[in-house]
Amino acid sequence: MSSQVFRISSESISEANARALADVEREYAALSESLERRGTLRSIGHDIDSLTDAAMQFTVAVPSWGVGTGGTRFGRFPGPGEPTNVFEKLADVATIHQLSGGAPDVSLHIPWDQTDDPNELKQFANNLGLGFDAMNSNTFQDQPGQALSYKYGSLCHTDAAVRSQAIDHNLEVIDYGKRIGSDALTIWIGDGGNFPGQIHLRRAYDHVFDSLSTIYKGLPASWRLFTEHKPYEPAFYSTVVQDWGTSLLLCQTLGPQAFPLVDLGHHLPNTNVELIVARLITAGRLGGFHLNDSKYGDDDLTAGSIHPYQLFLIFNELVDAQLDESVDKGTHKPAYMIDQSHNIKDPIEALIATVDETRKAYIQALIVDRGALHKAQECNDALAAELILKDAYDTDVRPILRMARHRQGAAIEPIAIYRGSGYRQAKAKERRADVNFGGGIV
Ligand code: PSV
Ligand code: MN
Repeated sequence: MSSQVFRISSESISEANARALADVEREYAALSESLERRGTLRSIGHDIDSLTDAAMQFTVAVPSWGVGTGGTRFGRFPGPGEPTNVFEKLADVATIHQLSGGAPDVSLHIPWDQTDDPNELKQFANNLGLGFDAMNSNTFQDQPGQALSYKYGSLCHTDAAVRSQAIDHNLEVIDYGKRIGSDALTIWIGDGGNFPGQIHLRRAYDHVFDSLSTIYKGLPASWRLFTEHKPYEPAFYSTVVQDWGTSLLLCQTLGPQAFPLVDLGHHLPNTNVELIVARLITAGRLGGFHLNDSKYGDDDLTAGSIHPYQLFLIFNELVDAQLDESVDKGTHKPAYMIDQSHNIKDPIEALIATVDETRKAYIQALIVDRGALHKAQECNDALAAELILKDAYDTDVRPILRMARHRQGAAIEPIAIYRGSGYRQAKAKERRADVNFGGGIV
């Protein structure tokens, strides 16, 4: 375990917050007054402080692989002081949480983050105030010393021995996750074909289903299995779990502990993602999210950087379901995880911004005048309905987010504090510079 010496001091955060507080209080009071005057607070039955409480309670999990500099297939440009092992990744996540107040959990990827002693890792995380969200298995890459290759697939492979190796890996990930306090396994497989005819489309699905059934049997009763779909990459002709329909079919056949996971970037251009979210809620099977954004075929850009309105519309569906008594809250408890890879931005900054962006979309969805929206929908008044949504979306809720961070003891201006803290420079001295380390997705 590496010793991480430098931490941003809580005094420096509270001193900076004290300097910013008068301005924050002024803008917070102005927003409260404006929401009051517009009738928003009355219509949603909240005061501004309860919105702030909601922001404080909303958290997302950070992917361990997101704190390293990522890359493209053309190359990777590592930044100074990036983490070189899972302990250092956790230290970075703790910093993201310290500053943003909204990232207390980590999602690990095995074997990238595997250690010999899960108890030591759990203890290390606990000391940093962190917990663990869903575990991720990896059968989309070959690992050093691995007996059989995944070149032609893993859970779908034509060779039963390869399938069984991939199944065993997932069972080991469950075992590791149990020891560190996780309660979910996310399975994304790269399995599929690059050319028509390469794989038997139905048989490949059957193999995946059979393999998942065996993994499902190894799930502890309190765990959930998330199946993640993706239309293409690395298989460019036919992915086996290509869309939410296949993911839902798998989960419904597997059993009540299986739920489709929606990675926001895993859709063909112009797909209506909020509609998929609504359908999965109707089916009682929305597992959760991998938050990111995408312009063309990427799945790694910062959430809300390209399609902020889509992010808001997704949260609009989630809040609507949360308030709807007919939605079974026993199954509707989406997991919020980030899945981004940062090759241009400093990963810590990008992840702090993502926490903020996600909270923003959530609070904007909370201030939708839902009664008026439902009425407009019932009367088929498309214009009124759209304006109601836009009214919430156009509201600058950042004073609520700043106040939430202040009340949590996080940073009112997290990026400014981070930049002024010398964190990267300190980590560059502490950490072994290793340009070959696969800290991000390459
Ligand atoms: C695949 O593109 C994916 O979205 C899956 O969630 C993986 O686990 C993750 O990215 C990291 O490669
Ligand atoms: Mn993902």
